[in-house]
Amino acid sequence: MTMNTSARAYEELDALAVAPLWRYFGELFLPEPRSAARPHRWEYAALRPHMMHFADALSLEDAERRVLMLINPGLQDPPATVNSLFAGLQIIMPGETAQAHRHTANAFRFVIEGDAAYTTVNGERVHMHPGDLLMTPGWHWHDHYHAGDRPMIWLDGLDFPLTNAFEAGFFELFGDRAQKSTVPDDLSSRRFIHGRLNPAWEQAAGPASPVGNYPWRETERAFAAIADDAEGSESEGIVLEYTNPWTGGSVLPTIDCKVSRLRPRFRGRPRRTTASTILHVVRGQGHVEIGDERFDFAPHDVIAVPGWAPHRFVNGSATEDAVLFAYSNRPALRALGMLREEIPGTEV
Ligand code: GTQ
Ligand code: FE2
Repeated sequence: MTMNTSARAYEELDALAVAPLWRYFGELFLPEPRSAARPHRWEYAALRPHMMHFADALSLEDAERRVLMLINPGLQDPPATVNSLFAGLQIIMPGETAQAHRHTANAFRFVIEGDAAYTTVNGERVHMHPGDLLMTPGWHWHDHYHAGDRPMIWLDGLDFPLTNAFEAGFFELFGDRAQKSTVPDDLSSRRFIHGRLNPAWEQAAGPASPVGNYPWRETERAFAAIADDAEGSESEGIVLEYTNPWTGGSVLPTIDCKVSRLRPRFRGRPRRTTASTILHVVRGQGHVEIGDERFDFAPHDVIAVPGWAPHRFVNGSATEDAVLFAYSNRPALRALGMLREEIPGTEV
Protein backbone atom coordinates (compact mmCIF):
# COMPACT_ATOMS: atom_id res chain seq x y z
CA MET A 1 0.00 0.00 0.00
CA THR A 2 1.35 3.41 -0.90
CA MET A 3 0.85 6.44 1.24
CA ASN A 4 -0.33 9.20 -1.03
CA THR A 5 -0.65 12.41 0.93
CA SER A 6 0.99 14.65 -1.63
CA ALA A 7 -0.01 18.28 -2.02
CA ARG A 8 -1.45 17.26 -5.36
CA ALA A 9 -3.88 14.82 -3.74
CA TYR A 10 -5.18 17.59 -1.54
CA GLU A 11 -5.46 20.06 -4.39
CA GLU A 12 -7.67 17.67 -6.27
CA LEU A 13 -10.04 17.61 -3.32
CA ASP A 14 -10.17 21.37 -3.29
CA ALA A 15 -11.45 21.54 -6.86
CA LEU A 16 -14.27 19.15 -5.94
CA ALA A 17 -15.40 21.35 -3.03
CA VAL A 18 -14.48 18.80 -0.38
CA ALA A 19 -11.90 18.89 2.39
CA PRO A 20 -10.20 16.35 4.63
CA LEU A 21 -11.82 16.57 8.06
CA TRP A 22 -8.70 15.15 9.72
CA ARG A 23 -6.82 18.35 8.95
CA TYR A 24 -9.46 20.54 10.59
CA PHE A 25 -10.83 18.40 13.37
CA GLY A 26 -9.02 20.11 16.22
CA GLU A 27 -10.19 23.58 15.27
CA LEU A 28 -13.79 22.49 14.61
CA PHE A 29 -14.20 20.51 17.81
CA LEU A 30 -12.66 22.51 20.58
CA PRO A 31 -12.63 21.21 24.14
CA GLU A 32 -14.50 24.38 25.05
CA PRO A 33 -15.65 27.56 23.31
CA ARG A 34 -13.01 30.06 22.26
CA SER A 35 -14.79 33.32 21.49
CA ALA A 36 -13.57 35.38 18.55
CA ALA A 37 -14.90 38.40 20.46
CA ARG A 38 -12.49 40.26 22.69
CA PRO A 39 -13.34 41.71 26.07
CA HIS A 40 -13.67 45.42 25.42
CA ARG A 41 -14.87 48.67 26.95
CA TRP A 42 -16.30 51.65 25.06
CA GLU A 43 -15.93 54.86 27.03
CA TYR A 44 -19.02 57.04 26.80
CA ALA A 45 -17.11 60.24 27.57
CA ALA A 46 -14.84 59.58 24.56
CA LEU A 47 -17.72 58.77 22.18
CA ARG A 48 -20.18 61.51 23.09
CA PRO A 49 -18.28 64.35 21.35
CA HIS A 50 -18.26 62.31 18.12
CA MET A 51 -22.00 61.76 18.38
CA MET A 52 -22.48 65.50 18.86
CA HIS A 53 -20.30 66.14 15.82
CA PHE A 54 -22.40 63.93 13.57
CA ALA A 55 -25.62 65.29 15.05
CA ASP A 56 -24.49 68.60 13.62
CA ALA A 57 -22.81 67.40 10.42
CA LEU A 58 -25.22 64.69 9.23
CA SER A 59 -28.91 65.18 8.56
CA LEU A 60 -31.35 62.37 9.28
CA GLU A 61 -32.49 62.83 5.69
CA ASP A 62 -29.12 61.27 4.76
CA ALA A 63 -28.91 58.50 7.33
CA GLU A 64 -31.45 55.81 8.10
CA ARG A 65 -30.35 56.05 11.74
CA ARG A 66 -27.59 58.19 13.30
CA VAL A 67 -25.85 55.40 15.19
CA LEU A 68 -22.26 54.72 16.15
CA MET A 69 -21.80 50.95 16.01
CA LEU A 70 -19.77 49.50 18.86
CA ILE A 71 -17.68 47.03 16.94
CA ASN A 72 -15.76 44.38 18.78
CA PRO A 73 -12.10 44.38 17.67
CA GLY A 74 -12.39 40.62 17.12
CA LEU A 75 -15.71 40.74 15.22
CA GLN A 76 -15.28 43.21 12.40
CA ASP A 77 -16.58 41.31 9.38
CA PRO A 78 -19.48 40.99 9.68
CA PRO A 79 -19.61 43.56 12.46
CA ALA A 80 -20.92 42.63 15.90
CA THR A 81 -20.38 43.74 19.48
CA VAL A 82 -20.32 40.22 20.91
CA ASN A 83 -21.35 36.95 19.28
CA SER A 84 -24.85 37.33 17.76
CA LEU A 85 -25.50 40.74 19.34
CA PHE A 86 -25.07 44.37 18.42
CA ALA A 87 -24.80 47.54 20.49
CA GLY A 88 -25.02 51.03 19.04
CA LEU A 89 -25.26 54.56 20.38
CA GLN A 90 -28.01 56.55 18.68
CA ILE A 91 -28.47 60.31 18.78
CA ILE A 92 -31.50 62.25 17.64
CA MET A 93 -31.84 66.02 17.83
CA PRO A 94 -34.85 68.21 18.60
CA GLY A 95 -37.42 68.20 15.81
CA GLU A 96 -35.90 65.23 13.99
CA THR A 97 -37.71 62.12 12.81
CA ALA A 98 -35.91 58.81 12.24
CA GLN A 99 -38.12 57.35 9.53
CA ALA A 100 -40.44 54.39 9.97
CA HIS A 101 -39.20 50.94 9.03
CA ARG A 102 -39.30 47.35 10.23
CA HIS A 103 -36.90 44.42 10.25
CA THR A 104 -36.92 40.84 11.42
CA ALA A 105 -34.09 41.60 13.83
CA ASN A 106 -35.32 42.17 17.39
CA ALA A 107 -34.36 45.46 18.99
CA PHE A 108 -34.57 47.39 22.23
CA ARG A 109 -33.39 50.80 23.39
CA PHE A 110 -32.00 51.77 26.80
CA VAL A 111 -32.26 55.52 27.28
CA ILE A 112 -29.08 57.33 28.32
CA GLU A 113 -29.83 61.04 28.19
CA GLY A 114 -32.59 63.40 27.13
CA ASP A 115 -36.34 63.60 27.51
CA ALA A 116 -39.40 64.22 25.37
CA ALA A 117 -38.65 61.81 22.54
CA TYR A 118 -40.91 58.95 21.63
CA THR A 119 -40.74 55.87 19.46
CA THR A 120 -43.90 54.82 17.65
CA VAL A 121 -44.14 51.00 17.63
CA ASN A 122 -46.96 49.55 15.51
CA GLY A 123 -48.97 52.74 16.02
CA GLU A 124 -48.29 53.18 19.76
CA ARG A 125 -46.24 56.17 20.86
CA VAL A 126 -43.82 55.04 23.55
CA HIS A 127 -42.29 57.94 25.49
CA MET A 128 -38.66 57.81 26.61
CA HIS A 129 -36.97 58.90 29.84
CA PRO A 130 -33.44 58.15 31.08
CA GLY A 131 -33.14 54.53 32.21
CA ASP A 132 -36.25 53.37 30.35
CA LEU A 133 -36.06 50.11 28.40
CA LEU A 134 -38.11 50.15 25.19
CA MET A 135 -38.97 47.11 23.09
CA THR A 136 -39.08 46.93 19.30
CA PRO A 137 -39.65 43.23 18.63
CA GLY A 138 -38.89 41.80 15.20
CA TRP A 139 -41.10 42.94 12.30
CA HIS A 140 -42.77 45.76 14.32
CA TRP A 141 -42.90 49.12 12.54
CA HIS A 142 -40.95 51.80 14.36
CA ASP A 143 -39.94 55.42 13.92
CA HIS A 144 -38.43 57.86 16.41
CA TYR A 145 -39.36 61.49 16.98
CA HIS A 146 -37.75 64.02 19.29
CA ALA A 147 -40.00 66.80 20.64
CA GLY A 148 -37.55 68.08 23.29
CA ASP A 149 -34.88 70.74 23.21
CA ARG A 150 -31.70 68.83 24.07
CA PRO A 151 -29.90 65.93 22.36
CA MET A 152 -31.48 62.54 22.97
CA ILE A 153 -29.09 59.59 23.20
CA TRP A 154 -29.79 55.95 23.79
CA LEU A 155 -28.19 52.53 23.55
CA ASP A 156 -29.59 50.26 20.84
CA GLY A 157 -29.45 46.50 21.34
CA LEU A 158 -30.18 44.27 18.34
CA ASP A 159 -29.75 40.65 17.34
CA PHE A 160 -29.10 41.30 13.64
CA PRO A 161 -25.76 39.44 13.70
CA LEU A 162 -27.84 36.36 14.55
CA THR A 163 -30.64 37.06 12.06
CA ASN A 164 -28.02 37.55 9.38
CA ALA A 165 -26.05 34.46 10.40
CA PHE A 166 -29.27 32.47 9.89
CA GLU A 167 -29.88 34.37 6.62
CA ALA A 168 -33.31 35.30 7.89
CA GLY A 169 -33.03 39.09 7.71
CA PHE A 170 -35.81 41.11 6.07
CA PHE A 171 -36.12 44.90 6.04
CA GLU A 172 -38.85 47.21 4.79
CA LEU A 173 -39.56 50.94 4.72
CA PHE A 174 -43.01 52.00 5.89
CA GLY A 175 -43.47 54.54 3.10
CA ASP A 176 -44.56 57.56 5.08
CA ARG A 177 -41.76 59.05 7.14
CA ALA A 178 -43.67 58.48 10.40
CA GLN A 179 -46.57 56.29 11.49
CA LYS A 180 -49.79 57.80 12.70
CA SER A 181 -50.72 57.28 16.31
CA THR A 182 -53.47 54.64 16.33
CA VAL A 183 -53.85 53.84 20.04
CA PRO A 184 -53.43 55.90 23.24
CA ASP A 185 -49.80 56.75 24.06
CA ASP A 186 -47.95 54.19 26.21
CA LEU A 187 -51.00 51.92 26.20
CA SER A 188 -49.07 48.65 26.39
CA SER A 189 -46.96 49.78 29.33
CA ARG A 190 -50.03 50.83 31.29
CA ARG A 191 -51.85 47.59 30.49
CA PHE A 192 -49.11 45.38 31.86
CA ILE A 193 -47.55 47.57 34.53
CA HIS A 194 -49.10 45.62 37.42
CA GLY A 195 -47.12 42.55 36.50
CA ARG A 196 -49.25 39.96 38.20
CA LEU A 197 -52.52 41.17 36.64
CA ASN A 198 -52.50 40.81 32.86
CA PRO A 199 -55.33 41.88 30.54
CA ALA A 200 -57.12 38.55 30.17
CA TRP A 201 -59.01 39.54 27.02
CA GLU A 202 -55.72 39.75 25.14
CA GLN A 203 -53.49 36.99 23.86
CA ALA A 204 -49.81 36.78 23.15
CA ALA A 205 -49.20 37.82 19.55
CA GLY A 206 -45.71 36.39 19.09
CA PRO A 207 -42.71 35.39 21.16
CA ALA A 208 -41.73 38.87 22.38
CA SER A 209 -42.90 41.00 25.27
CA PRO A 210 -45.98 43.12 24.47
CA VAL A 211 -44.66 45.89 26.76
CA GLY A 212 -43.46 48.99 24.90
CA ASN A 213 -41.59 50.49 27.83
CA TYR A 214 -40.17 49.22 31.12
CA PRO A 215 -39.85 52.64 32.80
CA TRP A 216 -36.86 53.39 35.01
CA ARG A 217 -39.11 54.64 37.78
CA GLU A 218 -40.52 51.09 38.10
CA THR A 219 -37.03 49.62 38.17
CA GLU A 220 -36.14 51.97 41.02
CA ARG A 221 -39.32 50.98 42.84
CA ALA A 222 -38.46 47.31 42.46
CA PHE A 223 -34.97 47.88 43.84
CA ALA A 224 -36.32 49.96 46.71
CA ALA A 225 -38.85 47.26 47.58
CA ILE A 226 -36.42 44.37 47.79
CA ALA A 227 -32.85 45.52 47.96
CA ASP A 228 -32.49 46.12 51.67
CA ASP A 229 -33.48 42.61 52.73
CA ALA A 230 -32.27 40.62 49.72
CA GLU A 231 -28.89 39.00 49.60
CA GLY A 232 -28.99 38.80 45.85
CA SER A 233 -26.69 36.76 43.66
CA GLU A 234 -23.10 36.20 44.70
CA SER A 235 -22.04 37.01 41.14
CA GLU A 236 -24.52 39.61 39.96
CA GLY A 237 -25.69 41.35 43.13
CA ILE A 238 -29.33 42.42 43.39
CA VAL A 239 -30.12 41.35 39.84
CA LEU A 240 -33.57 41.74 38.31
CA GLU A 241 -34.70 40.37 34.98
CA TYR A 242 -37.13 42.31 32.80
CA THR A 243 -39.80 39.78 31.86
CA ASN A 244 -42.36 39.09 29.18
CA PRO A 245 -45.67 39.20 31.09
CA TRP A 246 -47.15 36.42 28.96
CA THR A 247 -44.41 33.92 29.73
CA GLY A 248 -42.40 35.15 32.70
CA GLY A 249 -39.40 34.57 30.47
CA SER A 250 -37.07 36.86 28.56
CA VAL A 251 -38.36 40.05 26.93
CA LEU A 252 -37.26 38.97 23.45
CA PRO A 253 -36.93 35.42 22.10
CA THR A 254 -33.21 35.88 21.48
CA ILE A 255 -32.24 38.48 24.10
CA ASP A 256 -32.67 38.72 27.85
CA CYS A 257 -32.35 42.03 29.70
CA LYS A 258 -31.32 42.36 33.33
CA VAL A 259 -30.30 45.12 35.71
CA SER A 260 -27.95 44.63 38.67
CA ARG A 261 -27.53 46.80 41.69
CA LEU A 262 -24.11 46.27 43.22
CA ARG A 263 -23.88 47.47 46.78
CA PRO A 264 -20.92 49.62 47.90
CA ARG A 265 -17.71 47.50 47.90
CA PHE A 266 -19.54 44.60 46.19
CA ARG A 267 -17.04 42.11 44.84
CA GLY A 268 -18.83 39.42 42.86
CA ARG A 269 -17.89 35.80 42.50
CA PRO A 270 -16.48 35.12 39.05
CA ARG A 271 -18.77 33.20 36.74
CA ARG A 272 -18.93 32.22 33.13
CA THR A 273 -21.61 31.28 30.66
CA THR A 274 -21.73 30.30 27.02
CA ALA A 275 -24.06 33.29 26.61
CA SER A 276 -22.38 36.45 25.30
CA THR A 277 -23.18 39.59 27.27
CA ILE A 278 -23.12 43.36 26.79
CA LEU A 279 -23.06 45.57 29.88
CA HIS A 280 -24.12 49.19 30.11
CA VAL A 281 -23.28 51.26 33.19
CA VAL A 282 -26.37 53.08 34.42
CA ARG A 283 -24.56 54.72 37.31
CA GLY A 284 -21.61 54.31 39.64
CA GLN A 285 -17.94 53.51 39.31
CA GLY A 286 -16.19 50.19 39.48
CA HIS A 287 -14.60 47.59 37.30
CA VAL A 288 -15.30 44.34 35.55
CA GLU A 289 -12.62 41.67 35.45
CA ILE A 290 -12.84 39.56 32.29
CA GLY A 291 -10.28 36.77 32.11
CA ASP A 292 -7.08 38.43 33.25
CA GLU A 293 -8.06 41.90 32.04
CA ARG A 294 -9.58 44.66 34.10
CA PHE A 295 -11.98 47.27 32.71
CA ASP A 296 -12.69 50.28 34.88
CA PHE A 297 -16.08 51.79 34.21
CA ALA A 298 -17.87 55.09 34.54
CA PRO A 299 -21.51 55.97 33.83
CA HIS A 300 -22.81 55.02 30.35
CA ASP A 301 -19.76 53.00 29.35
CA VAL A 302 -20.44 49.77 27.45
CA ILE A 303 -18.51 46.55 28.05
CA ALA A 304 -18.38 43.40 25.91
CA VAL A 305 -18.17 40.12 27.84
CA PRO A 306 -17.43 37.28 25.38
CA GLY A 307 -19.02 33.89 25.87
CA TRP A 308 -17.30 31.52 28.28
CA ALA A 309 -14.98 34.24 29.57
CA PRO A 310 -14.81 34.21 33.38
CA HIS A 311 -15.94 37.61 34.64
CA ARG A 312 -16.41 39.39 37.93
CA PHE A 313 -18.26 42.61 38.83
CA VAL A 314 -16.71 44.97 41.37
CA ASN A 315 -18.20 48.16 42.78
CA GLY A 316 -15.23 50.39 43.60
CA SER A 317 -17.13 52.79 45.82
CA ALA A 318 -17.43 52.52 49.58
CA THR A 319 -20.57 54.66 49.65
CA GLU A 320 -22.42 54.56 46.32
CA ASP A 321 -24.24 51.77 44.50
CA ALA A 322 -23.18 50.79 41.02
CA VAL A 323 -25.99 49.84 38.63
CA LEU A 324 -25.35 47.75 35.52
CA PHE A 325 -27.81 47.03 32.74
CA ALA A 326 -26.97 43.75 30.94
CA TYR A 327 -28.29 41.96 27.87
CA SER A 328 -27.26 38.63 26.45
CA ASN A 329 -28.11 35.93 23.89
CA ARG A 330 -28.92 33.48 26.68
CA PRO A 331 -32.52 32.74 25.55
CA ALA A 332 -31.30 31.78 22.09
CA LEU A 333 -28.65 29.45 23.51
CA ARG A 334 -31.09 27.92 25.95
CA ALA A 335 -33.69 27.26 23.23
CA LEU A 336 -31.04 25.46 21.19
CA GLY A 337 -29.62 23.42 24.07
CA MET A 338 -26.33 25.31 24.05
CA LEU A 339 -26.45 27.05 27.40
CA ARG A 340 -23.81 26.13 29.97
CA GLU A 341 -23.08 28.26 32.98
CA GLU A 342 -20.72 27.85 35.86
CA ILE A 343 -19.53 29.59 38.90
CA PRO A 344 -16.10 28.00 39.22
CA GLY A 345 -16.65 25.22 41.72
CA THR A 346 -20.34 24.74 40.93
CA GLU A 347 -21.64 23.71 37.53
CA VAL A 348 -25.20 24.55 36.47
O1 GTQ B 1 -33.41 52.69 15.64
O2 GTQ B 1 -34.46 51.42 14.27
O3 GTQ B 1 -28.89 50.86 16.09
O4 GTQ B 1 -33.01 49.81 12.73
C1 GTQ B 1 -29.72 49.71 14.21
C2 GTQ B 1 -30.78 49.45 13.36
C3 GTQ B 1 -31.10 51.25 15.42
C4 GTQ B 1 -33.43 51.74 14.83
C5 GTQ B 1 -29.89 50.61 15.24
C6 GTQ B 1 -32.00 50.09 13.55
C7 GTQ B 1 -32.15 51.00 14.58
FE1 FE2 C 1 -34.90 49.72 13.32
